[in-house]
Amino acid sequence: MTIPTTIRNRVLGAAAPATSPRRALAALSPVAAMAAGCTSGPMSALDPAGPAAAAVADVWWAMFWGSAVILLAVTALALYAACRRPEARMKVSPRLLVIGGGIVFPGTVLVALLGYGLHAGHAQLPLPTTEPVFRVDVTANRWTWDIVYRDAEGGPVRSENLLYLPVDRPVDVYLTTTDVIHAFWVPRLAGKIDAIPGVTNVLRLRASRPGTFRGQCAEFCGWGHPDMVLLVEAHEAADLMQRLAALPPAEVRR
Ligand SMILES: [Cu+2]
Repeated sequence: MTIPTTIRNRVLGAAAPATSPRRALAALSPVAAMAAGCTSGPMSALDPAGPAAAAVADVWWAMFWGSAVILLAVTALALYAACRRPEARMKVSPRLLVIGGGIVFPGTVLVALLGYGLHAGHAQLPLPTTEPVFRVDVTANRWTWDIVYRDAEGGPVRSENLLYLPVDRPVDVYLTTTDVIHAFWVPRLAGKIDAIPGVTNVLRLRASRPGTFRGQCAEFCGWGHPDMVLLVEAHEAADLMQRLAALPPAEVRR
């Protein structure tokens, strides 16, 4: 079938050959910009600043590249089936296709992914360690984060919506809530964990370098949910002690 010239020009463009390098680069630039936007920024899980977040990012990249390979393979098979005459195609038994392609292959991929995901999740568990663990008690309530540092020199102190952490030391976040379900999420430092009324969940994270990181409540909790932002500052030990010394005293609640 011949495509009318006017329609062809509208779709492919008539001014320059569709395959010129400049046109190809121009077409790719939004993709490159999107990719750059996804892998950097204050809340990019693909720009990890600690081992727990790095484990999450590794799972994401494994899924991305794995799904890209599978998509290419399936597309190639579909094109093969569509373009080859039926009598010229490979003879494969339908039973083999259903069992192999519908059960064995996806089952293998999902089990491998589950194992990999569980292994990556270990980085965020409060497992016994020989390193001194820095503990913070975080209570979510609509729509603030109330933080208590029970191990501060001179007694417990508190801050609100600003979490101070030591650099390169395990930190256990003891998380609960006084009202509805919230979720604690600082993408550059760790995965997400729910704050549930009457329950204390513990998340281990670690900041590998000093800096300021942004967190956000990741569970809809009412009209103030978008503003339930948390800033996290990671400091060297001496700086951290100075910051904590400037905070008001707190009562330990649990
Ligand atoms: Cu929320």
